Amino acid sequence: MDKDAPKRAARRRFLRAAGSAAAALAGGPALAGNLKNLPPNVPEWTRALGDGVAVRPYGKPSKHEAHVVRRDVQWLTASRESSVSFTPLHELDGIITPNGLCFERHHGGIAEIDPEDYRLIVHGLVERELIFTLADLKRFPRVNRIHFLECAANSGMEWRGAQLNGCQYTHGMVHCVEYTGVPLRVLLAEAGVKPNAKWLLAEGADSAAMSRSIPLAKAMDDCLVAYRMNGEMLRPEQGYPARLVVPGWEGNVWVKWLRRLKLGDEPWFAREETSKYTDLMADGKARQFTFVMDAKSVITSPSPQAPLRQKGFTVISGLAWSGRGKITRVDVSLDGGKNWREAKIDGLVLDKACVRFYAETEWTGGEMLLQSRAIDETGYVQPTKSELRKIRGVNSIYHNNGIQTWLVKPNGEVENVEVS
Ligand SMILES: Nc1nc2c(c(=O)[nH]1)N[C@H]1C(S)=C(S)[C@@H](COP(=O)(O)O)O[C@H]1N2
Ligand SMILES: [Mo]
Repeated sequence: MDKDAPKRAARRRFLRAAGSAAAALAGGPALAGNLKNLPPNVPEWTRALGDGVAVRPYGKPSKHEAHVVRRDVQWLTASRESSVSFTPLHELDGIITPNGLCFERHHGGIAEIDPEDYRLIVHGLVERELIFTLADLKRFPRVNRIHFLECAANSGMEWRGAQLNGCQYTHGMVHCVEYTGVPLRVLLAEAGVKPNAKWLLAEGADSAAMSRSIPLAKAMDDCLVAYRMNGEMLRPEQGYPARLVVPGWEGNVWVKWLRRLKLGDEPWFAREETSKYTDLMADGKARQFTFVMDAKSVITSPSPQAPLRQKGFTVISGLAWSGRGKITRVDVSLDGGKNWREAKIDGLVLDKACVRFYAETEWTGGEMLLQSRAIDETGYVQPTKSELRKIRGVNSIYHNNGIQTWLVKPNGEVENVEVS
């Protein structure tokens, strides 16, 4: 075969495909790339032996996926120890966040805990004060639960208008993983909760000693003390070796590096439930203990970091979640909320977990104003940003679950905008 053969072959294939539905999908990519590696040639990677097993004792993604990483916004916080990195939602699919890509939020850096020295104390209004080792925790009956965790500050920068150009930054303070751990009620039963106990204080072992008060009813309902995520032990940044899982509630109460559970008859009014994690309303009053994360959704692709590259058949994809239960429906609009169509949810639909939705369209190269809205099993419908502002004003930081709009331009670029 002469050296131009592959090029000509590729061109012939492209011409044959042109006009058919496959043209837009196959035409572009078939012509791109290093021609000597394209069929019908035998590519480089077939001509030599590959690496053997265990060359990578702990596997990593392909080097070609090196751009799929957490990112931070430099100006957002003054120091890295009290800061946040964002999940690259635009690069992911399905509902499970890979452990290494889960956003991180900490207030005093990552505590490095030797599991041999790890202890969890349960005290206060209990029959018996108890101290558990990690080995003790692992001996209790355990459960597996898939839940989303969303920081109350997710989308917090967007209250006054469209700000950050990318769903990683506007919505990336959310992740969804499978936790393995002990139901909190099992540990509390071991200690014996006194009848007058109404609240639980959870405290972390990090330098911030993050502390939050949690109503006992929630603690007895569906909370876990988790030590695994997606099968393996928690990552240090996610609270190794144990953290609290508080399904559907704001991320701040999911105390990492959990060291202390104290039972009491009233809340403790810790820093993170007084000066922070309260919602300043338009009239200057602040709401407190707004634990539940209301239904929310976002189109992850296309989005500003994932522009449209080709006209024709296009899959619009996104995530939806609700702290009040299961997502029952997701609608997608291509025209800024004038018309809605029901999206397809594919994969697991679980209580207080992310769902993955898809909406398919023929993109002709016209402008689109993409929106998604989530509806949960309580009948709650994700509000528009203006509906939300009518109640909340613009002084808030936390709990912004308003509908996101992406403007898709004729050249396929996508921008964070607002429609009135
Ligand atoms: N001990 C401790 N727990 C903590 C925090 C912290 O700073 N210290 N940050 C909280 C906040 S604000 C959030 S949003 C979640 C983030 O969890 P992640 O880092 O696993 O994403 O952890 C919570 N638990
Ligand atoms: Mo948070």
